[in-house]
Amino acid sequence: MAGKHRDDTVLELERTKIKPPPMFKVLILNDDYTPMDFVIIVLQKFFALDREKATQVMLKVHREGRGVCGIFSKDVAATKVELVRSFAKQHQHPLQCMMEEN
Ligand code: TYC
Repeated sequence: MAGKHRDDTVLELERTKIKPPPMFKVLILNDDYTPMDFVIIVLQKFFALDREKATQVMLKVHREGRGVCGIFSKDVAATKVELVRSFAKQHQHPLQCMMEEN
């Protein structure tokens, strides 16, 4: 059949093209009640930021309303969001955490 080989080659290339996995930003939102020190602890504990970097991220969120804690695969991002929400709830702070595709 005319053109069969060319079509198969195109299909094969499409099929074998490997896309990178979608990545997700984990964000925290500002509020008026969560203590700054608690936010810094969260960023150190769940996102492995050192105290200086955690302070920078916390202040950015405080001033601008939201900020990125890190970028992860979907499962890891979802787990971090749950861990932060649970930790904030346990300490009775209204800190909000969410994920969004990068
Ligand atoms: N705005 C809070 C305060 O003044 C501090 C804060 C920063 C809260 C970042 C949440 O994600 C946040 N105590």
